[in-house]
Amino acid sequence: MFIIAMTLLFSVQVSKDHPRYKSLVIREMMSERVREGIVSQTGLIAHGRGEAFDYLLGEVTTPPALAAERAATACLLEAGRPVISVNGNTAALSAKDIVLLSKATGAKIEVNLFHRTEERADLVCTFMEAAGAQHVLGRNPDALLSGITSDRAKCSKEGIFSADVVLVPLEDGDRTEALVKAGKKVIVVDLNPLSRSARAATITVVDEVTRAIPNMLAMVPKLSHERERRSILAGFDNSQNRKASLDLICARLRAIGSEGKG
Ligand code: PTJ
Repeated sequence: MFIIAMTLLFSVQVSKDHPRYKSLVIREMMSERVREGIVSQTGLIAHGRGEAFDYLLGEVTTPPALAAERAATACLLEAGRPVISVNGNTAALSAKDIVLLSKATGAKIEVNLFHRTEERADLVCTFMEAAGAQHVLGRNPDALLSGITSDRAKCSKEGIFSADVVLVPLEDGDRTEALVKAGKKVIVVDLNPLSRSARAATITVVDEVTRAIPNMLAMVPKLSHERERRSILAGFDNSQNRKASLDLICARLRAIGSEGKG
């Protein structure tokens, strides 16, 4: 029975003792979300790029990532009108954790898609609601963010348009730049420390989204004092932190490159 269920769920069997079991299961899940229309086809390519960078980072939350997550959590808690922006990949990978983080920080959830159709926007909103989200924005955008030509400009007046802090997990850079230009603080979760989003963001979390969001959630109760939050934010240097992630990747590449030499 179990085997039949797994065969229906996944197009291939994934053996638990496979060294890349977790990655294979997530790939199968992402393919399934593509079939359902939650993830776009190019979302799979974005996921593969993320996997490559995660490999270079050792598939762990690094110390700089943890420091960025702390600053990001403090920033969300300090915000007056925080919003978490959700695309297809983020919904597929982290819907439940995003809902928990939204509840813990008072951030609204807004679905914002690059490959936007009304049907897909509704599908992703419904997916977030099934994960426990209430009052998901994004079905009826009534404002435009200037500086971007794609459908990602479409947003809600009561959400992204009027937000002071926007958390943007894994997407390309033009919207991050536009959001920063619009005067918002932008927290980006992106495994590629060289991406345009990573470089344009106010706070760049170089970590895998399924690790980053639970880490941030666990930090919320520890950041209940305003003074503590403000001192974390005052002491956080984003370009130095991003450079620390890059240095880690370079050091790991050198270490891997010298394995087996001599
Ligand atoms: O759902 P839609 O229509 O809005 O489309 C969303 C995608 C993801 C297709 C779109 O935003 C896109 O094309 O993104 P990019 O330009 O490929 O950028 C995605 C970035 O996220 C890359 O720098 C990846 O390294 C990074 N990334 C991918 N998967 C993860 C990730 N970062 C953190 N965690 C991940 N799981």
